[in-house]
Amino acid sequence: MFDKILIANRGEIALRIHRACKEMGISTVAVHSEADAGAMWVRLADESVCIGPAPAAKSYLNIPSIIAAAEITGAQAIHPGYGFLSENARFAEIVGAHGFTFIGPKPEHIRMMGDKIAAKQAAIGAGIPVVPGSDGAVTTEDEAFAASEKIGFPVLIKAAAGGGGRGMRVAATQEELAEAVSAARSEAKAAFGDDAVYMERYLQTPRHIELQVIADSFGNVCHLGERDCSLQRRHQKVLEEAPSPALDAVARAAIGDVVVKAIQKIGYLGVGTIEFLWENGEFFFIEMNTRLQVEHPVTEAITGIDLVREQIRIAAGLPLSFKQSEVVFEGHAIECRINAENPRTFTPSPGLVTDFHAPGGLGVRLDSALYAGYVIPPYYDSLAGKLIVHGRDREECLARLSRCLSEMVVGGIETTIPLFQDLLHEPDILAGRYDIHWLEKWIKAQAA
Ligand code: MV4
Repeated sequence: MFDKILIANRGEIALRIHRACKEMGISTVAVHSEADAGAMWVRLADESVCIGPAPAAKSYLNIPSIIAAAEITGAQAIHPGYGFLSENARFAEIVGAHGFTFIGPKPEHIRMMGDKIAAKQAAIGAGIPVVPGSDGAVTTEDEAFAASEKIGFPVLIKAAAGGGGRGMRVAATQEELAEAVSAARSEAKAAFGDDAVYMERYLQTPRHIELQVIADSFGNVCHLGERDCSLQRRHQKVLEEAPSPALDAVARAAIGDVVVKAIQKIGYLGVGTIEFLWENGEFFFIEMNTRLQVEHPVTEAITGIDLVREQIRIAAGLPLSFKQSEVVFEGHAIECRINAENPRTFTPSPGLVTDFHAPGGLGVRLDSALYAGYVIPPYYDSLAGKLIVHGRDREECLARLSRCLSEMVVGGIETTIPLFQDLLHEPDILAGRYDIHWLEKWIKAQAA
């Protein structure tokens, strides 16, 4: 096992990784930008290194600085967290080439899943059901037309280098197709420097359901159930829950079986998330994420498995500490992303946190690096904390969530806490009746 790990991230996830390390007897190296010198995860870490100025491009994305920090401190492994360098295959290779262990999947799998066309082809090859679509990239008008004949309208044009919703275009009819393809291509070129696009049948009212998988270097693969992440705004998840209100045990076991076999087949290593759209009782693969996700605590809550601890064990060449037959899904969990934003306009609200009080009690977890006196810098995303509540069933979980939201105090800045309080009065939310468009429609209706 490693005795020192460098955490190449910031905020709540840096703290989350630090906590797993300490419980495993591993010392930690925090890296931070000039804007984050006084942050909680830096103070708690055994050592810290300033890796550059506030803008992420000069610090949290600065590969030479991060490698130098690992060399100077004698860390043996680097945990990338989520975002920043976590899905950068080149970074994973550089970490390895310098004699450090990258705590994450193999570079080849990061690269494969980063190319959405290659990812989809790998999924097909491994037996995962996908959205019906073009056979790979679409370049010409004729190819787009031929694909649409097979797919039917509406179609969605997606960037191969995209993901997370950037560079997508819907064509409702044949007449709109050529223009939509060329617009998607130029958008993709501008955003990613790559104009490759592909086509899919546009699913109009799906849910976003993702499966957590985990694989060690001995060929053991487990699935840890799903998370329903349908409540999103502008491709940013707002609330996630497990199990999905839409799935039953039979559907869960069936898709679990399929993904475990697929992950075995591609020889994947580490934690991963397979994203599906779920419509009319069917799963359709869209993408795979090769990182620890923001919403991983929802899975931890219902399984009792520490995913970061497992990641570190896998990277150190140890086996998973459980078998599929020992994975038991217990109760219901919901995560609310508490953002430093106006709860109605979603305008970022960085600045001094004057008061901070964390909710507590049975089944309550708050992952946050905030404290009273902390100044949220304006340079990074607005996630200020994640409130994760667990109950014996969904009803208990919702009641506990409501109680926690009224207990929680974050003074001095605006947060999305009132948004969640409002959502908990909505019959559709209470009934688990929502798709990927529900939240945006609700926000629009509230504003009117
Ligand atoms: C889709 C889709 C409908 N049909 N693909 C958006 C983000 C990217 N990961 C995939 N996305 C979508 N792909 C087909 N064939 C609708 C979306 C989509 C979406 C998906 C998940 C959660 C929220 C969403 C909001 C808008 C569109």
